[in-house]
Amino acid sequence: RVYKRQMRCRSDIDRLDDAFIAIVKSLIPAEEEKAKQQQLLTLLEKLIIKEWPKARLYLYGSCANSFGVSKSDVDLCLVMEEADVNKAEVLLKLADILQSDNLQNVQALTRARVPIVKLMDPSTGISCDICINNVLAVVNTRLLRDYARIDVRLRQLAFIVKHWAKSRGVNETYQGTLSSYAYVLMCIHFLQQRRPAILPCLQGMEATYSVTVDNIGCAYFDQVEKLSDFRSHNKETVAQLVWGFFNYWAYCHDYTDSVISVRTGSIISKREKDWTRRIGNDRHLICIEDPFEISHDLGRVVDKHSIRVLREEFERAAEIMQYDPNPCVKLFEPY
Ligand code: 3AT
Ligand code: MG
Repeated sequence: RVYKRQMRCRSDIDRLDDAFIAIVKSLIPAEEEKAKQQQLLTLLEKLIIKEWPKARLYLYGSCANSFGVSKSDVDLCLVMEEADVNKAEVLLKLADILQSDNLQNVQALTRARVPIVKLMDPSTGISCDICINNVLAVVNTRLLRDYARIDVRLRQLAFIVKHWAKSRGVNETYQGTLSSYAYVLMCIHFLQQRRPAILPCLQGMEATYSVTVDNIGCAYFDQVEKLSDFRSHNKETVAQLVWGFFNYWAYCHDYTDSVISVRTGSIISKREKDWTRRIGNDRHLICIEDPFEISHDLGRVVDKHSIRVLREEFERAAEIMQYDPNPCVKLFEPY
């Protein structure tokens, strides 16, 4: 294996940049779509407040973290006053309310790992999942959004990586590959360890935002508009970063010993986390520490078979970025 290789020739990679930026632009949702999501949120809030006057509804996931492509489902979190409500009961009641208001395909999935109600709004065509009291997801959404505000290249890189993962069939947690959330954390980590760094470590800085959720302290520096200095040092283009990202996961990451940690802005060892062996179904074959729930490895869904698939896909992408005459087509070819 070639561990340190040269990027393909400079003029070649610069030419690619416009093509990547065009792909990103084509994926960004139109303002009109954002307005429709807002309209649905307002409708649902109205219905919910009638039944639970003190409850609040939050957008989370890709519609709120700025990494959402157009036509994404809307993720909503209903936050009830008491922390330990009977979620199944609330979801069934909620499903009832939504059904009688003509929302379609309403379904309460009370036994899922994250219990939700699913629905479709016939007037906008938008599908939506509502979960209960999943406040950590609302807070990690906010962290991702704040990272995206620091440097546009994070959003651009993450759009390309998510688009690649969906095209190649490696964005399916139920098949042992990674969630979109995990891919965005991989992008943030990659930009944190770039030299010069493209992103700082917000949790390593003086906290200006701090909440406690489920006994977990979530604190970080959120006044990112004050970080404008950060932008100037690294001038790499999106195409160079896409090349670097796949090269990193194909040939540079140490899968045996390393955990990527956005929380510390660096790599930590599996030993330190006690993630060196299989416990139950958690195999820790690729380790991605959740920034707040630090005992949580987002790579735990990956098994012996899917780690092979993933690594082969990283290598395929790295090879394409290195040698292919038309990487922007080849990279996203359906599997
Ligand atoms: P898509 O555009 O829908 O693919 P997304 O950003 O909505 O991407 P996911 O569907 O993977 O991402 O997850 C929705 C949100 O739920 C994102 C994150 O705030 C939260 N989340 C997802 N998986 C986890 C996890 N394993 N631990 C904690 N939070 C998670
Ligand atoms: Mg989503």
